[in-house]
Amino acid sequence: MSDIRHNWTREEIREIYDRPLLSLVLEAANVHAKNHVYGEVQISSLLSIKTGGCSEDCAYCPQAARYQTGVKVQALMKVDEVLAAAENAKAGGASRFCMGAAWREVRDNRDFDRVIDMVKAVNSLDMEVCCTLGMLSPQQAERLADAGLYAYNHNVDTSEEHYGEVITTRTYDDRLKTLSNVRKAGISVCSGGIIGLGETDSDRIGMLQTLCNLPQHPESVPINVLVPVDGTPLAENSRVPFDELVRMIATARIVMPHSAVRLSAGRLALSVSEQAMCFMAGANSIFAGDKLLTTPNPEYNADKDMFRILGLTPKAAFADGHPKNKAKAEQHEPA
Ligand code: SAM
Ligand code: DTB
Ligand code: SF4
Repeated sequence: MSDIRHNWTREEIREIYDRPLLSLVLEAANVHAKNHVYGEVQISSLLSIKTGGCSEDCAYCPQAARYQTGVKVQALMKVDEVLAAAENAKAGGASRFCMGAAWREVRDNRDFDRVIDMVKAVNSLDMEVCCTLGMLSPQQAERLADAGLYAYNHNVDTSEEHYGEVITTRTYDDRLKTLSNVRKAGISVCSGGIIGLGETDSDRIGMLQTLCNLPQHPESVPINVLVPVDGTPLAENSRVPFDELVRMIATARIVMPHSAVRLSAGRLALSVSEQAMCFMAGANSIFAGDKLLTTPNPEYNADKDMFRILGLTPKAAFADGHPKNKAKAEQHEPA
C-alpha cells in the first residue's frame, strides 16, 4: 500500500509533532532513508529578479513597499544578467535556479514576456527552473509551463487561522487557487511556510495539514525560519528555538515522505551541527549562495565545508523525473 496519505487529521499530526525529539528524529530519519538517498541534498540558488516596492502587507517581508526596511527597489532584471547568474550558480553546484519577484501577482505585460524569456534561457542550461512571482491565473501557469518552467514556489506561509494575522491583502484561498493552477499546468509545486511569525504549535500543525492534504503533496516543501528585518512588523519577534525547527522538519518528512523538505531561510543563524540534525530529520534541500532574496545566507565556502564535514552529496537536476509524469503515477495511487 502507498505510504502517501491525503487525509491526515490534526490530532494525528500533533501526535507526531509532540513525540520526544530523539524518537521523532529517528522515525523521520527512517522515513527519509526509505524514500530518498540519505545524505543527498539538493542545492538551489535564488535570485531576486525584481526587488522591493511590493503592494502586499506580508508582515515578515522586507520587500513590502509600506515598511521602511532599507531595501532598494530594483526593476526587473535583463535576461542576459539572469542567465549569467544562473550559469554562475550551476558552476557552483546548484541544480535548481529559482527566480523571485516582489509582485502580488503576475500581470500579462512585457515584464511577464521577459520572465518567459528568462525561463527559456535558464532551461537551456539543463537546470530545474523555478519561479516565485505571486499569484498566477491558469493561463499564466500554462504559459510558464510551455516555456519550460519546472517548479513554482508559492507558500501557504502559516495555518489558515493565523494567516489573517500576518497578511491581509490576500487570502489563504487565493494562495490555494494559485497552487491548484500551477498543479493543473503540470508544474512541480513548491509550497511551505515560515516559523517564527508568532504562531502556535497548532498553527504549525495546521500548516502541515494543509500541505499534506492537498490533492497531491508539493514536490518541495520549504521550511523558512523568520529572518527578522528592521522596519517590518515582526522585526522584534523572538528567535525560533532550534529544537522546534527540527520538530517541524521531522514532522513534514513523516507526513510527506516523498517530498523534498527544504531547510530555507534562517540557516545563517544555525551552526553546522544544528543543520546536521535538520538533515538527519529529513531536510534534503537548501538554498545556497550568500544572499537569499534580500537577506544574507551562509557563504559559499561555509556550505562547501559543511558538505565535506557531513559527507553530503549534491543532488543532480531532474533526478526525480518530470512532474507531468509523476502526476499521472500518483493519480493511480489509493488515498
Ligand atoms: N511575492 C511572491 C510571493 O509572496 O509569493 C514571491 C516572493 S516572496 C519573498 C517568497 C517567500 O519568501 C514568502 O512566501 C515567504 O515565505 C518567504 N519570506 C519572505 N520574507 C521572509 C523572511 N523575512 N523570513 C523568512 N521567509 C521569508
Ligand atoms: C522560500 O520559501 N524561501 C525563499 C524562496 N522560497 C523564494 C525566500 C526567502 C526569503 C527570505 C527573505 C529575503 O531574503 O528577502
Ligand atoms: Fe510581496 Fe511576496 Fe513580500 Fe508578500 S512575501 S510583500 S507578496 S514580495
